[in-house]
Amino acid sequence: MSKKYQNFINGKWVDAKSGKTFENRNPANWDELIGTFPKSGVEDVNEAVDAAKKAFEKWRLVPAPKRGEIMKKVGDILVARKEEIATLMTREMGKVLMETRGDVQEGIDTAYYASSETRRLFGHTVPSELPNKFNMSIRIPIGVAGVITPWNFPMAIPTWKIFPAIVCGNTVVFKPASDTPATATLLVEILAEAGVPDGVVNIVHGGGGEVGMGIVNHPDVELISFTGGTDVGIKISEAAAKTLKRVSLELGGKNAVIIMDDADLELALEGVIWGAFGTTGQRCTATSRLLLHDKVYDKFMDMLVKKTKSLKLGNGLNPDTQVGPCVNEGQRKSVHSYVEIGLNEGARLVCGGKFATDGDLNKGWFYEPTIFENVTPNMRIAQEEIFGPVLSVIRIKNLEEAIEIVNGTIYGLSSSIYTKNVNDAFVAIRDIKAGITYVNAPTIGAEAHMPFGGVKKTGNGHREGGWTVYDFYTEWKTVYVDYSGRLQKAQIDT
Ligand code: UN1
Repeated sequence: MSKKYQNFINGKWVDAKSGKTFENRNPANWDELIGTFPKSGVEDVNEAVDAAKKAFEKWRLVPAPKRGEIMKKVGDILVARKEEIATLMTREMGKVLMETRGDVQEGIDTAYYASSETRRLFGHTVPSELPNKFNMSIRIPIGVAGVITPWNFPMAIPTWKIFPAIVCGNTVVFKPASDTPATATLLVEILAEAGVPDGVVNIVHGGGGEVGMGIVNHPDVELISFTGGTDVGIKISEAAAKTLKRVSLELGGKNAVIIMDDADLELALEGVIWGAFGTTGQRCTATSRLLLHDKVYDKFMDMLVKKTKSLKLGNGLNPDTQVGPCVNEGQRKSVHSYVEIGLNEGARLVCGGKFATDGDLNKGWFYEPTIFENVTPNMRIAQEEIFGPVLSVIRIKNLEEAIEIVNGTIYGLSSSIYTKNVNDAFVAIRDIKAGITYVNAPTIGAEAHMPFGGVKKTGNGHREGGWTVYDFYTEWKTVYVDYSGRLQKAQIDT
């Protein structure tokens, strides 16, 4: 079942120039090799950027609705191949089939949205201050976009970036995470099959240091869109400043759910389990803090721990699996090191806290769903992004205290409150510092046609998704047409 994969540059499948390769294995079963991939270097990046730069000169002139027709086809192919893609994705990164289907669906939604948006790339027409003069502003494509994506949403996140980039008339050099190169390759195959011309989307596999930074440093790349860790985001931002690139960063989160004393506890339970342990906690939007009201604390903790202990771990292709593995060995180690940090800080481990190795699990990077209580807001397990199945529970007395704790980290991506009190809900919407606030729903589950992103150290002010991402991928041109037949001087002729 294993396959030899290649880069896609200027419409051709090619090996890395060095001939080097790397392996990609199933995190639920190390024995299963998904494939080997080119371990590319700067010379491969240069070739891809050259191709993208050349292709840009033609692609920018294709009418946007024509680009939209190709995008519609991309959506149709994704629909037809949804099951195949989801299965490959589960094999290469471990999350359960229901979730990988959702991941592909997010790509489908993004494709159809992007397609329709090509007939709606609005500018503004406004009155001129002078007679017989016409003022308008139009969106223009920018050039080569470098797209660097994580492994936790191997289809959805690349589509959030690549689709708006190309329908706006830009071209792309795509470096997917080295844990999920197979799904990324399928996406590029589909783009080519749908009719995206040669050079418009290029994929270069390999490590972040060589390929990722090679793209960021390249003087002919105008845009960088990156989703990943905050440390890397800062590095990218610094390096990109040297060539004055436009950079969009989606970084870490430390998302909290507040459960008030009037909450529907059954509903909240489902939401917390899904938010904390869905995707094995490996989402930037994952629920990693639970702020639980004193009055319902004992009751809810009983329900939560019982449910968490019942979760079934395993290979995500098995229909009864609820939680897949961590994506790789390093990630599992990092999760475990946070458990040790939590114990040393004096938090109480309620369940989990160790590698899961029973039976078939002993060939994968499984970690038991873990809950800490007696967590105080400044502990590291309540402050730092863990990116694994670990939930820190903090006891709260009222909404004011809860909001202060929610806001007391460097991040601000997603947040949630469970309450039946409409006043409390609106205070939370107003006062929580985050890019996303859910009421009576978990911190995960963003929809493709809405702005996605966070405040504070979660990003640098851009949004993906919805209409907002089109601002990132276009530049404004202001146009004045003077049809008076004489020199008119703005600000001077009065
Ligand atoms: C991410 O966590 O990296 O909101 C993206 C969600 C998904 C996207 C998450 N639709 O959970």
